[in-house]
Amino acid sequence: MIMKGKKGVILGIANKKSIAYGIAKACQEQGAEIAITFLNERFEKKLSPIAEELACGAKFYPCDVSKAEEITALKESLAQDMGEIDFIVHSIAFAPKEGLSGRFYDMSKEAFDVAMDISVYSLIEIIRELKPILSKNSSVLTLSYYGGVKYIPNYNLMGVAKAALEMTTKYLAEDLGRDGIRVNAISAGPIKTLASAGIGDFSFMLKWNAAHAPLKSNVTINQVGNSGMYLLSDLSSGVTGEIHYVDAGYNIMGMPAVAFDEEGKPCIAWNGESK
Ligand code: 0WD
Repeated sequence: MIMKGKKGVILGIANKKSIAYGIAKACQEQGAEIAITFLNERFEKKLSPIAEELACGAKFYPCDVSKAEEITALKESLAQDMGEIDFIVHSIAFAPKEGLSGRFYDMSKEAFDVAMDISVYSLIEIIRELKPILSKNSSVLTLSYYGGVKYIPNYNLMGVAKAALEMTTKYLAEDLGRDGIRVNAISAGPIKTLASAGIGDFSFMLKWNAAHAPLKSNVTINQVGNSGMYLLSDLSSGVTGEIHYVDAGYNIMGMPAVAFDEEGKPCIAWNGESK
């Protein structure tokens, strides 16, 4: 039981397809005591069976990260119900639809600000607010995507937010290392979830990744969950500021393996087989 004796809060479960749910399951299976949050009343109802399954008991709190008072209330509830905690999972991102397709330059400042606020600044705010109840040997995990490092079609505004999130992870890691707090990110391969459904042509992205990743598959929330559990556990006590890829190896590819169709036009080489 790798997480026995560890207590933590997981933000960003929308349903059983959420990456945060995969991380929560992995932590629970290894003995962690978990609290989860819900975005609003609509999610409260849907998430209540999940909170039960994860044995959260009453440790099931509202937290819309765009509302500072809800983060403060979360700290107070956690302090009262759990005392000190050992880990935080920040699995939250949002960008208005106009930022996830079409021409990149053609987006409003309002969309940009909302995406940066919810997807990036919230990590800083949550850590700052919860710091008084974080144990001296704690770990924070956030979720990123390769679109923050390289251009990915339609990822647009979220790519800029992920670039900022990855650097935020590194600056936080340096700043909080002296307090015994580690901060890492997982850069996950594409997975079909509620959030990813908002990205234009997402199903093509899934096919492309599976075709070109060394492991010839897409990753699952269980795989991301297990890697996340490692980064939250003492097994990774020497690791901080890391952007850990869990993407079936896609990010190492400098040149995709492309096959050619009957007319000699390039097409995707499924399962690495060339025609
Ligand atoms: O392919 C993917 N699915 C990948 C996702 C690949 C790599 C990274 N990620 C990232 C996402 O960008 C995000 O940071 O993983 C994180 C989790 O995303 P997910 O598991 O794919 O998506 P989902 O199940 O929808 O959970 C994200 C949740 C929200 O769901 P909706 O669908 O309502 O946007 O983030 C939460 C909400 O539950 N969320 C908020 N929570 C608190 N306050 C807020 C908010 N203001 N906004 C969204």
